[in-house]
Amino acid sequence: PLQIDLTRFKNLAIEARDDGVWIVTLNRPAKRNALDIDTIEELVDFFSAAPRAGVRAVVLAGSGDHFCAGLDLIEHHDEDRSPADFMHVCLRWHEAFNKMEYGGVPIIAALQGAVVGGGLELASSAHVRVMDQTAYFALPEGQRGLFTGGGATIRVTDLVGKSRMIDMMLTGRVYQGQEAMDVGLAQYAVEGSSFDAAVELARKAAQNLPLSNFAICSAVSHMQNMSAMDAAYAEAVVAGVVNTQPDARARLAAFADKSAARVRPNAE
Ligand code: 1HE
Repeated sequence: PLQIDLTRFKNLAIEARDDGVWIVTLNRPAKRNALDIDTIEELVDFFSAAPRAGVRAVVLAGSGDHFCAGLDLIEHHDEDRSPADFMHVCLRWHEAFNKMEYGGVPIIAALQGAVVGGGLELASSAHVRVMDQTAYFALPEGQRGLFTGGGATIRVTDLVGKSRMIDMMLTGRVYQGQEAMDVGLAQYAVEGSSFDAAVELARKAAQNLPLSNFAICSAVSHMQNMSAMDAAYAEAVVAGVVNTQPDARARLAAFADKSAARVRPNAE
């Protein structure tokens, strides 16, 4: 596998654990983990390499009280960018976030505090979102004289639907708690630490065969962009490859000889 040189990361803190789970933490808490261009480049680097580096699952976290405050507004102000400059900035964001969504490595986002603007765009590029009781979600772009540029029109709209997305941008509406769960911004809400819960989920995902996870964490997204006919065809092709992988045979044998766990309802 590809070696990831951890010394080149400054704005991300990256830790590889024994079970194949990697912890990727936005590490500028004094700036509420605002996304400057260097952070985006580090995300591009890491998530470009991860699928070939034996990374089995990622927990994406933010250090401090907030997951991420979105676009680095100070950098954006200081750079006084031209339209073309900012278009290219946004294209780097898309590079990073598409690598995440389509890369085939499961990414579990552990959310606390502000998950706003580009921070919500980042979180919505993960495959699973876990929120704690402090997490809140908003798109303040409207009030700042801005527009989303990191994929919210696609990914946040997919999560909450078009009308809620437009409302969030127009009015700055903040979603938190059960309401945030109900509209689909997160799949898990926990009383304690969202980080601990995310690690637990990442561990579970990491026990799947990598090729299964690759399909789950890339094919579903690609298929959403296809016609139903083409998606069904692509699904058959992907299943042809995944469902006949040699490593699956042992798991199928374990089911047949009754040593494999059965699917049961959750305990009361
Ligand atoms: C920042 C940023 C930032 C904080 N860029 N520096 N995003 C927003 O509109 C969110 C803007 N941020 C906030 O509303 C608040 O900072 C928070 C709710 C996230 C946190 O509040 P708080 O009271 O804990 O912190 P603070 O005092 O506001 O900020 C602490 C420091 O972080 C301060 O820096 P300091 O050097 O003066 O100490 C802030 O300047 C800095 N900071 N947020 C830069 N966002 C591809 S298009 C995407 C479009 C967008 O994402 S629009 C951005 C939306």
